[in-house]
Amino acid sequence: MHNKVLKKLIGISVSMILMASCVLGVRAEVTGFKISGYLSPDFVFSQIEAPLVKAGFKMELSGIASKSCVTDENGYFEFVDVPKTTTPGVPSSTMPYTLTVSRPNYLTRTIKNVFLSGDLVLSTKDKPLDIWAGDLTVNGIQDGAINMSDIVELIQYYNSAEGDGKYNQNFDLNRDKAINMTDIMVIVMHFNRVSGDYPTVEIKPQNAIYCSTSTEIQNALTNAKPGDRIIVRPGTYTGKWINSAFFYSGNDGTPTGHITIESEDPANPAILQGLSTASGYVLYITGDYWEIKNIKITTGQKGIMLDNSNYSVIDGCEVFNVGHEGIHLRDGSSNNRVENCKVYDTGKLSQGFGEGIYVGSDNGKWATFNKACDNNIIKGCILGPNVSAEHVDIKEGTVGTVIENCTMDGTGISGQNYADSFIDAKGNNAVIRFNICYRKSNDIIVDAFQVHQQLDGWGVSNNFTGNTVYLDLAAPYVVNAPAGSAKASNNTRYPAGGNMYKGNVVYD
Ligand SMILES: [Ca+2]
Ligand SMILES: [Ca+2]
Ligand SMILES: [Ca+2]
Ligand SMILES: [Ca+2]
Repeated sequence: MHNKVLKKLIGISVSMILMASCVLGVRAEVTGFKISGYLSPDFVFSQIEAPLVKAGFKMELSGIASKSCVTDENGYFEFVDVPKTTTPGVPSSTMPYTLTVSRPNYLTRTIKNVFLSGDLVLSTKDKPLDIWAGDLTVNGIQDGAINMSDIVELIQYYNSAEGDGKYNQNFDLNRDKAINMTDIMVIVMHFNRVSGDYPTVEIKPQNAIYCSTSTEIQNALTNAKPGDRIIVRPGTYTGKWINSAFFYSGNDGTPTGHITIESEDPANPAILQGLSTASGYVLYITGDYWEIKNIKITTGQKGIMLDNSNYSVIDGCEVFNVGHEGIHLRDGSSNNRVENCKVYDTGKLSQGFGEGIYVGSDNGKWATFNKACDNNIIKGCILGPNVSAEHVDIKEGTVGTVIENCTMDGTGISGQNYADSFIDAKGNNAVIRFNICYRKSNDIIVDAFQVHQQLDGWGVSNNFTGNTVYLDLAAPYVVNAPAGSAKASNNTRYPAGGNMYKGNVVYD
């Protein structure tokens, strides 16, 4: 190669590198994440021509922030300090970004639904984003299609070379210093394509760990770090025994970096299971800031157990066919939410211990488990049928449990171990509101809700409001508080006119 040409190339490369530094749009103060990747046309070009071919594509990001940059001579682009969008699939998510790639004489490419929850690598050097040449600038306009008008335009410069009066570098698509059949062939490669024909780029969630075996799931749980998203592919996974459980993690998330385990496809949720209803927790978490989402849990002695887990969320899970309780918040597990879950077919090993959801511990276990499981919210859950003990058992020693907007089917409540109500409130300051309960002619159920005082100072100030209970008969009470204390208001029972409140219940 001539020295002159080499010098020129180096000069161009340097200016391209300078151009590649990204231009910041609005909100310069925002710190965020990096979006990076590589871009390359798919026609054949030599190493010499590569910097000219790959550099200079304009990359524009629009959404909650706007930024732009250009590719460097390697086709590399990078946006920095991009504010994150929220989680894919979450209705409250903010607007995703749209990335537009353009350059004169290339078909503009638009990449939609760019969600950002961490640094995002859109494409690699080995697998760059494709960009199609051939939508030529005709009279200053690109028409969004690679078609005959582009060929007609190119023909005007056909059979020219650098140095000719006729040569126009803009139409030398492969930058080989001649406009000839190879450039026509570049256009022909994607003839009749329009911008919408580019393949969709699926933006994978960042920090995602995809699992398709039970070993991969357990490894991901064992190694989970703040911000990790353990995404389980559709399938049924039988765990191996670890720490009294089939699947276990003791790792902590953080307030800004929750650890999530979720089904890849909520419409076809992954099933985590144990070996039998005789022993083991199917999923056992002892860390803080977890999110367990859209997973089916079955065939263990207990379904989901949280010990000393705070600020965690169990959302959209289905727990069934377990020996004892379905979901248990235990040993100092506070400020958690259980929402949109279904729990049914519990107590297969022992009916009296087959609660749907269990908050805290019996005072006989307080030496082993921290009793303070406080401020937990159980919301929008569907409990029953065939929950053999209480649908929710709020134990003494707990404070501030909220049970709201749940639906309970009393079929199968067994009467074993005094389980003869939908809910037992044995802690303090629980709020039980806006629930709908169906007794389903189960004569075992004698009260919708009971308040018990297992120890002095507990079972007090529980509030029942806005619930609707279908009790079949006049005899069952809505709230029965033989000890402790309760307030009740705006509860509706069917059939109307039957028993409402009994014992220490203050009502309007
Ligand atoms: Ca065109
Ligand atoms: Ca050429
Ligand atoms: Ca119970
Ligand atoms: Ca009872």
